[in-house]
Amino acid sequence: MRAGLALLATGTGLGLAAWLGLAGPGGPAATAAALAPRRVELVSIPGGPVQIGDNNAPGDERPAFTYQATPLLFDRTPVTVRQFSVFVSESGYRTEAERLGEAGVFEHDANAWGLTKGADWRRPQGVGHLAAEPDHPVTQVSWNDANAFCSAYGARLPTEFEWERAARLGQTPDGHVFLSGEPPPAGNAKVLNVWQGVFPIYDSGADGYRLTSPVGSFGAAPSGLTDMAGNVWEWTSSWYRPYADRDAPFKPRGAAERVQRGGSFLCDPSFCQGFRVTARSHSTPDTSLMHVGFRCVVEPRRATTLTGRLAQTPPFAGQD
Ligand SMILES: [Ca+2]
Repeated sequence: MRAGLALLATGTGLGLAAWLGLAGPGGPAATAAALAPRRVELVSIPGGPVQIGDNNAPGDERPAFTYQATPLLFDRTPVTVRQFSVFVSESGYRTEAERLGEAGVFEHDANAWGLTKGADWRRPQGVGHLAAEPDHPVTQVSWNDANAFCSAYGARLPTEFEWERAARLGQTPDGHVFLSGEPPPAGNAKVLNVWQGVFPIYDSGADGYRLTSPVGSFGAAPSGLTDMAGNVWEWTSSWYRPYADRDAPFKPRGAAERVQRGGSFLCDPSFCQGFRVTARSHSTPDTSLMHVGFRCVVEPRRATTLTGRLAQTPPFAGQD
């Protein structure tokens, strides 16, 4: 897939800048003022030391190290199509895929990735395919789109270390964390939305879904978060670079990529096994794909009614 992602590392990079330009001198502040408070629940993820990476995993997940996490509020679920639709209607925002007129789609018939004209967040597979369901994660949003969304609500994207800290509290309702070398979930296990069959030939859909699933379909992890394994990859704010260089100065250049975490409905152990807690994927910030979404985070002291409301009554009830 990474080769495929590299081929899809195209785009104009105009989405965010154009939006800010359209917003006029008031810019983001004017847009934020027009937004109604986001109707989402925020889950408190505690601070503390946590291991990041896995010395038994593929090279870019090594070496493991200890990260000191600070308390953070996470969106309970990935941002949904409904939430993104509200944002678009209130702000007039247009995504990079909409402006470019095409986005990355995995064609099951051809078993390959390609750029499909007309694919965007409303129709992730393009014209002639099903419209995105309101309670599914929004996809076909670039990193720039995701960053613009979170920023407009006074939030931000998590770093990949913050994301992994939260995922290590459990990725499924039974608190399970997927690690390197672990056998995949049984073929009919309904605990996460991944590929079940021989990739890319056949997906039985035994977990109930061959594409995205409604957020929270498999319940919440002990942390209170849902969809921390499978369904869609999630953008993080982190640049993709070796862990050994994580504290070294970094100046992103044209081909620099942002990290995604969590795996997707396309993940199969023979392919990416991206649902593992330490797995990393990456794309350029202007790339839009049908299996990549995002969620926002905010420091507790920065949270406002615009950002969301603090979760009061776990476990997750299945509504956003
Ligand atoms: Ca599936």
